[in-house]
Amino acid sequence: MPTAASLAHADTNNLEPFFMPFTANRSFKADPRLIVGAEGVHYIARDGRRVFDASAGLWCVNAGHCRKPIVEAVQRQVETMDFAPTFQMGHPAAFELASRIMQIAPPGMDSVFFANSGSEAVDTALKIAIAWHRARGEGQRTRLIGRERGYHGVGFGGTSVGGIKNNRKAFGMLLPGVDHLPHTLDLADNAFSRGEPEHGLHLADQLERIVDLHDASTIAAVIVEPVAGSIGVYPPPKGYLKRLREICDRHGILLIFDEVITGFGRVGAAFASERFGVTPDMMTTAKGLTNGTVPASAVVMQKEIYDTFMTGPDWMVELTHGYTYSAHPLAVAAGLATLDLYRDEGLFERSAALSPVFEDAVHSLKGLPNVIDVRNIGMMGAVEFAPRGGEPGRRGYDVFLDCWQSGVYCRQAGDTLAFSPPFIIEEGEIGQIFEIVADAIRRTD
Ligand code: PXG
Repeated sequence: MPTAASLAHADTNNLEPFFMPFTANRSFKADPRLIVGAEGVHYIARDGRRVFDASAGLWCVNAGHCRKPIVEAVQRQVETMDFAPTFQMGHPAAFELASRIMQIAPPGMDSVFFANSGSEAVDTALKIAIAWHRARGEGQRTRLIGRERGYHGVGFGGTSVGGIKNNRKAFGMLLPGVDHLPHTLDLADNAFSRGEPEHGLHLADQLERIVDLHDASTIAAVIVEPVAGSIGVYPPPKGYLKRLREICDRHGILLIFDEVITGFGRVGAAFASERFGVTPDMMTTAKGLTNGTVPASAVVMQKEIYDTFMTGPDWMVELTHGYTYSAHPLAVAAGLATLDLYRDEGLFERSAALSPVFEDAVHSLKGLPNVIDVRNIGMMGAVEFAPRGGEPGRRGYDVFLDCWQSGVYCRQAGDTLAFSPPFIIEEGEIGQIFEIVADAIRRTD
């Protein structure tokens, strides 16, 4: 079996052929940051350094890296049955995983559709929303409402309801019939808030304006991240999600929570919907579902949505949608082992217990040079810097590079750095991470 040391010598003389995703390819290839191993809360860099993984990979490795029960479950599965179709066929573990997800989802969310990525889960949920209204005789409800600065993956549906302008501008017209709520970042009133900010409930009322403009009868669904993640951790203003729920209910609009990041313990509960006490009609999940070990995602929905499709001749396919790899056996094995680990080690509770420690640590960055905001909720945190004149994003990038050199891997979004460590992290390690980050900020002009 290859070791981290042997992989360090893998031939990487030619980095050109890999067109890297969401990467500054030329800068990376000029000075690559190669990782060759992972263990617990650390990555092992190609030069042998142990680097804190302060972002759980890409917000997915909630239980820490290379956890034995998950690794062994995947190994067992690949030897037993490598692939099995789930179109007109099924394998038992897929049904078991759906039940297990249902058990930790909010009451009533009793139906699960599997896909392979957050992007696919989002496009699945949007398609189900439109098809559901149609199945109920409201085929004119096709409009989708997202939010500015929202991130819902990179499919055409997700890009369309997404609201990060740099992710949209290169790709033409996108889907028609999409509108966006305003984003909820308000530095003037809410800078350095701990947890949910006080101001901004009125931003949910903007949904009434959008509904009025288009007429409720044309709108299928509203999709938001309960906590905006990719843009740099925007916790919802107090009461905001509840208000969205009320407005959707009033107008017969489906509410979709994109819990790709917030699901599976990230905000100190199984799902953000539980933490904030607001139940959506559908939620999209991925990442933590398998601890990032094997790609997998799931749309979890109210049983009533599933039931609506169960009409017509019973030998006919009810929903013409799905992926070759929906409920792939390796993903399902990883998912079951991951959910066992979360339960057996009490990792959602641990996330909740660590959150105040993490909050204090992130907020210790307040007062450092160029820091204009610090935000956090659960085990998600971010620090935002004033942009350097004429070069937005550059200061964030420079601090990110310094952190990596100094022993912390984290995520950069423009002039914001985001932190989301695995829940197995120790309190002392959280302190170490933010000392390293603070030094990097001090060194960066
Ligand atoms: N929805 C949300 C809320 C996400 O955060 C997706 C959908 C898409 O998932 P896939 O699996 O298709 O990538 C995401 C993904 C980052 C970062 O550091 C965030 C994501 C992916 C990669 C990096 O901000 N979020």
